[in-house]
Amino acid sequence: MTVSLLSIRGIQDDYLLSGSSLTVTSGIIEVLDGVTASIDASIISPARITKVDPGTLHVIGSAPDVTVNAGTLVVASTGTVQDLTIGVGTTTVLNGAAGTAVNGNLINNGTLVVGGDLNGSGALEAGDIDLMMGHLATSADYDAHYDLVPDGVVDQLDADDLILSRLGTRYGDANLDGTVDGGDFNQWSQNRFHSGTGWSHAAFNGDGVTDVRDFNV
Ligand SMILES: [Ca+2]
Ligand SMILES: [Ca+2]
Ligand SMILES: [Ca+2]
Repeated sequence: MTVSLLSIRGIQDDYLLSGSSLTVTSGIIEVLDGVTASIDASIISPARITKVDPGTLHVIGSAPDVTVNAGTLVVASTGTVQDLTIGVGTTTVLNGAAGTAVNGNLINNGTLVVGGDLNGSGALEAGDIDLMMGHLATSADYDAHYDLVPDGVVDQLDADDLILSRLGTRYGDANLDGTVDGGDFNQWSQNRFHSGTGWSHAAFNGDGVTDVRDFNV
């Protein structure tokens, strides 16, 4: 499909453009405030694509050179961008491996979030798991930062992706050393029946309480 300009607006929250490649000849994609749009096939443009308006654009396939002038761009774990320019006041989330999501040059004058680093610390750790679990437990609003397995919903698959794939460990590994053993049991033992606890305190299921349900994982 070839269009001169793609404008995604309306009262619904989510749009998914799926199927064949999309050619945007003027190179502008507008996604209005409050709207999340996902393009699951490749975007092709003879011009640099410019993302405008405050909504969220989620690229699941490949994209040419992209400039983010407003809002949020999410490059899914399956997505790639040629050159990427992140403008002042905008946010880009790279949910794939940072070294492979951008094929060419990356210029960042805004905020760059690497997939899974949900607390923005620059590393993946227990605090990121706690945010993911908290989001799963409490939030009804879609937030692309958490959609690590890019399917437009945040669910257990995304938590599993963070814990099993990105952190390379298992439920039960409180100290994130890659094995579930006596050190993790000690965390459970010291924190059992405490509330307000997180992953590093052996509260693995995100309910904020270290109890027998966590022992059983
Ligand atoms: Ca982090
Ligand atoms: Ca997901
Ligand atoms: Ca461990």
